[in-house]
Amino acid sequence: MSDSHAAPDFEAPPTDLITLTRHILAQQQKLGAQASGDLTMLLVGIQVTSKYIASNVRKARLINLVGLAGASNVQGEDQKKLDVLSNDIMVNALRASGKVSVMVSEEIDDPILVKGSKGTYAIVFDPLDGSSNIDAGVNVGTIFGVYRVADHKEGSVEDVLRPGKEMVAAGYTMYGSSCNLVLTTGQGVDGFTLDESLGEFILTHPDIRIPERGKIYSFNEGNSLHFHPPTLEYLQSIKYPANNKPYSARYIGSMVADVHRTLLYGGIFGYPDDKKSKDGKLRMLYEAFPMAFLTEQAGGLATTGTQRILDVVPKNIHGRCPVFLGSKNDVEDLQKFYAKWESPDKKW
Ligand code: AHM
Ligand code: MG
Repeated sequence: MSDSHAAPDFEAPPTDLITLTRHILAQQQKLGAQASGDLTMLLVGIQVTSKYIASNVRKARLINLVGLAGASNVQGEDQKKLDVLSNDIMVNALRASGKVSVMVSEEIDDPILVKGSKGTYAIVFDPLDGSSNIDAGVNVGTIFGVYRVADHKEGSVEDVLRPGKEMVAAGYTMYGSSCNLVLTTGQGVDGFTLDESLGEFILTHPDIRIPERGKIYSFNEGNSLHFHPPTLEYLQSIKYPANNKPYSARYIGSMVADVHRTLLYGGIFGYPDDKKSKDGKLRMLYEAFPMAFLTEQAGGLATTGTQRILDVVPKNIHGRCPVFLGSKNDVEDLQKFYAKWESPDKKW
């Protein structure tokens, strides 16, 4: 008997769902014998933590998880209860995976060296980015990047003080009106949406490509007073263009949400360095690098204004760098203003 039937004459739900696990396994198979399956296990671990964090974010108001935890992190920022909880969820799950020897979290001052681990990966993450939005129910997210480390000695901080171009995987999970996990393992970018009834991330955005040019800019212009001339002149050029078609402003203040929209709609997201913040605000290892990796894999560009972000070598685990990323043409336009102002002593 044949296993195929005539097409149903009713609106049938899809019968061949591509789950995140199936997708990761398929990518592993493409690599053949050289793939040990360890990265697969690690990514499956991240997917479980994402579901658990998503569930807590969604219920936060109901289960007394809004507000401050009463502590601050290494950047001197007050930690929210959900920051602390998300961090603990990730650290515990990743440690238990046995696949990592080093972890760096935005919420923890020092790198976590997993004693006795044979894990061949180092992972850097911001467990819950966009904390200032948490208590208003606005989108927040988890950002992560993964490095492969040598087979293996004990883990050390040197395993993560490496440029972003050496990452082997990166992604984010956005906790919003839907929960989306967006991932690259260096073979393009794919987006998954959590189907809560199934408890599975389903492939909904295969092979995300950023439009070559967008119509949206996403900067915190409240900081304009402090911006340097190249940033100001670039913003002026898209707000008062010769063709009378200015860009629209969209700024959520959650990097995950602002980058997610930029990947899907195009345009430019920026968090510049300025007169007050020498290196900008965003953290290199677990905010700038993963987002730059995703952006490039989707066909866009990511720069500090003067340098490709993925080429920057971090000096310490919580270091910062300016970030401009998005559509290729838009980022190139911005770079022209930086090139114009470039001078050895940066006079501005
Ligand atoms: P956080 O890690 O403390 O949440 O800060 C990072 C966030 C990013 O999500 C966002 O792009 C940026 O900070 C917003 O900063 P600002 O409020 O200065 O515009
Ligand atoms: Mg953050």
